[in-house]
Amino acid sequence: MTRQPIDELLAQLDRSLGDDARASEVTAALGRYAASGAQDWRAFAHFEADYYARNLVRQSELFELIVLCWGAGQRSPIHDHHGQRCWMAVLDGEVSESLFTVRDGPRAELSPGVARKFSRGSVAYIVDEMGWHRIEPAGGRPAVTMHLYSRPIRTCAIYDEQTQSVVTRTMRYHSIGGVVQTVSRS
Ligand code: 2CO
Ligand code: FE2
Repeated sequence: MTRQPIDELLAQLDRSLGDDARASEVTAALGRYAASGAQDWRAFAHFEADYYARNLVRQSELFELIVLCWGAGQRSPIHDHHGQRCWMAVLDGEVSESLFTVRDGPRAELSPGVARKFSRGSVAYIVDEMGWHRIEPAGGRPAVTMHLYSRPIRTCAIYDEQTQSVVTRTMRYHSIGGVVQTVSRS
């Protein structure tokens, strides 16, 4: 079978993401892929009816590559990235990122930071030192993004708006390798 663009991307990520991950190479590779018009990500792009869907493309010890599908109005909680590096490339549509500072305590304190929009081909980057964020599709339309975590993350901290406290969230995949999982909840 011929190598698809996403296979080239994965090979580049294998080369770039050692323990001293070359962040600029990773950003460039994701940006090239997202702007190229490659369509092979669509095999992984499964939406869910009531929550944004996390679809695993591939996981290794060093990284996980995920395609996230955002229905209109489906937004993430305000969350961190468990001490890992997070890249986000926009494959389709447009997304907003809102940054926050969260100070944990009996009643957590939330301070809003800047908000930015990213369109197809853009790549965003965040680590916990830069803050927490919320991602949502913009313009009332669905969006698809590709996320790279190095290393993989199984849990993250979220700011629960109802209780105004920080809680741990365990993350799940809606699909793995393009195959939708029967029991699924992000
Ligand atoms: N970090 C969120 C998640 O993996 C998506 S927001 O962009 O990093 O579900
Ligand atoms: Fe995130």
